[in-house]
Amino acid sequence: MQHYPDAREINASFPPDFLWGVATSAYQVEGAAYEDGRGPSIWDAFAGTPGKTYQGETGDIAADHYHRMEEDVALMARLGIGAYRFSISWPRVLPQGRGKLNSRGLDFYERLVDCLLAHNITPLVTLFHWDLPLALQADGGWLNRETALAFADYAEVVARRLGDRVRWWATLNEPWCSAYLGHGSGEHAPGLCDLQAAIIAGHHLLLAHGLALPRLRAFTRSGAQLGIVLNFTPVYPADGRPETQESALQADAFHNRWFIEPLYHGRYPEVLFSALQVQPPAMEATDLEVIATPCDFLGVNYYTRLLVRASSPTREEPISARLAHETVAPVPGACYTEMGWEVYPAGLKDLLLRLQQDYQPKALVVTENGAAFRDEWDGNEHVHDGRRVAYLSQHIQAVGEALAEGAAVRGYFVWSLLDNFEWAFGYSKRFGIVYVDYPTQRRIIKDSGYWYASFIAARRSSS
Ligand code: IFM
Repeated sequence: MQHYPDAREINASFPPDFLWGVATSAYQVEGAAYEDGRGPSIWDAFAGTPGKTYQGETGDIAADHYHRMEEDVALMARLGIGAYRFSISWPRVLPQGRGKLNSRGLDFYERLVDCLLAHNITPLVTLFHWDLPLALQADGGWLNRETALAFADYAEVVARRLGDRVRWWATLNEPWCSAYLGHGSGEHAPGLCDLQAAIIAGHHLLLAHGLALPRLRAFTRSGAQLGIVLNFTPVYPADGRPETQESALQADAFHNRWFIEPLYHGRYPEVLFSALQVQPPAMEATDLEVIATPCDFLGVNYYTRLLVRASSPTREEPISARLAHETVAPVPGACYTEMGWEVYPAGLKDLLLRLQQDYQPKALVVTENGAAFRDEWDGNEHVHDGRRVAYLSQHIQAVGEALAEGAAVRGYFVWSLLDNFEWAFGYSKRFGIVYVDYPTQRRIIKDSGYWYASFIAARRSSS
């Protein structure tokens, strides 16, 4: 391995029970799309539609984690990983989304949980990471309020089987993406391009979360930690003009406050609907109360920030035009990942402190952070991904600083354990700390994987 900043160069202290983890999601890694009774999901349908993903790639095989689960858990154990965040495929458990249970689907997750626990790795289960059962989409998917009720039933089914062993539960991953990318911009399944639909879907996703919480509480062990995972892209104004300040506020409502405000304050941000030029979602009298049911932790996914300045308003997409801003890019002197995202570690510290101050969550967990770079495998045992090592160490430093300044952060999860199916980008973007050679499915630990292992080991020996 080349020389990289070692663990001791990170100048921050973390509590001994801090969770040092890695994350994946079902559709992105599992493969085995047609095995053991799994039903189809909206992502099978979307990725199978020509033109929707890079080179028409799908999650049919992905990183074959379904068949290599034991090997992958052993790999995590070898790296000293303390926690694994994975998602459960709803259509693997309930092929029609509701009704008849496919117990072979649940058996897989039970084996995974047991295997993790046997290796002293804490499981963090996410119940929904975008792979909605296709049968529910036929009835309107997230545009249909009934889907929220079906989700709560599904959550109970899983909790009844795994609730005695799993302590950490997240209901949804990044509902902003399901709502906006899935229904507003059409980049994700189910591929709708209607902002009003995105608002309706977003409301039903939030409702699904709120309805699931008591069902999870009833069937999980005492002390279970229940939460939700949101993605944030902190918005910074690029200049001092009042119109830039105003457009930054609007962009912030759209990117960052759409979901957290109802969850923690029981209301939608005032400017959201006017800025987007849409109607508020139809709702029943108690919806906002249900949505704001207190939970135990807030999962925070952070990759980058947005630097914006005012531009002329227009009703045309893209969304930045509707919100009357333009993004400043490239930022002079900044580094960018393969996704075209600016590397901005200070944004993570600012975000954690802001969330602590504005919403006072009982706990914060950084449930995703990581970077795609163009990794080169030398055909032997090495992938030298120095830029990913730098990215991770700088962001972990930022988490440490936020913690020292009062943010109640309890864990940090690298996205991702493995290279995997990056949604519309197919396999063209690699986020893993472990390289996957897709033709052979061979795993090669990247330098960032070794670095993270040494960082975790150094924490352990100093605590
Ligand atoms: O791969 C995704 C993940 O599924 C959700 N959060 C962002 C990641 C990188 O784009």
